[in-house]
Amino acid sequence: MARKPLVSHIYTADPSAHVFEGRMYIYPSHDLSLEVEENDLGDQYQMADYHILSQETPEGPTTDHGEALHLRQVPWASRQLWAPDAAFNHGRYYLYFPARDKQGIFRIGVASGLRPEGPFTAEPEPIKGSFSIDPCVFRDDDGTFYMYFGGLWGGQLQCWPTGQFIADATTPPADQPALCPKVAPLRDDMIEFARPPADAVITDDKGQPLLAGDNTRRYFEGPWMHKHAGTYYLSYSTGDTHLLVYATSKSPLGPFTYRGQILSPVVGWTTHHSIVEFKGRWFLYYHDSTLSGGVSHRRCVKVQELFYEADGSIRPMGP
Ligand code: FUB
Repeated sequence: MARKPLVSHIYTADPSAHVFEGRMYIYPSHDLSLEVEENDLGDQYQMADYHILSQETPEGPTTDHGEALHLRQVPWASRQLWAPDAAFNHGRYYLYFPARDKQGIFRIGVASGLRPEGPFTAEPEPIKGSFSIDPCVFRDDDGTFYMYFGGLWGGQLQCWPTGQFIADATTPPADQPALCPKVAPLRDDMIEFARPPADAVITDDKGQPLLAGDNTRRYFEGPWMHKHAGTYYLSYSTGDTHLLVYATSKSPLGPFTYRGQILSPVVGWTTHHSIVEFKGRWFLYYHDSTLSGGVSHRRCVKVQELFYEADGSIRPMGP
């Protein structure tokens, strides 16, 4: 399969792929062509709307359905529409997205509509008790939906050590347990958490939590959950080491045991993905910055097939 950008008329990133109505729908961030300086807080990522993409097959052409939601239509948000995800329940499609609120604090919002490609109408307030970035919404076989979320540095996950926002809080020292992604079941109406978010703990193969200094394995951002052969796979970006890696569990709530790398570093600083089954084959949607010649905040979504080994491990791949 040619690893070309799905679309090249706009910059896209952070793809969350789902099969709805027999088609592949991709929910990406829409990167802007701004001339801005890069920093570790991600101020260069100033996205202001979402475009939903779809495909008849992962190898086929991609349709851009146009603007599905704009920042000005989200009453509580001030800037930075980052990595979204989507879900379907009770006849409605839900778009989940992070943005900074009017105080500059990242929260996670919901918008909904009748079509997978939108348009979506935003709820007036973010999800109560939400914080940080990168929501991933997973439907388990029993119909329960779980949201996984969180991102370090500009994603502010480290700013909530006590449950209150502390703007200048730092990540733990290298010899302390790493920060974990958060997980919370969603209420049946899909617009609130059913329980407060908890840690999705990631351990080594001896059951010890990964340490903050273990930055080729510890969680940074961009969680994705999928289930394969009865096992829950939590995959994520290691951020400053630019890897996509995964951990597995027999429970959607963890603890998850680190298993290995999925994708080696791509062109660009960030790496972000989703894993989805389509007609019995599995696909990795991801992004890199090749379309802009390496500018980290002008990215493009790509896809390649993903394979499992007989023991359930994921065959590592290159970009
Ligand atoms: O696109 C903005 C941020 O960059 C996302 O939220 C992160 O996952 C990283 O890809």
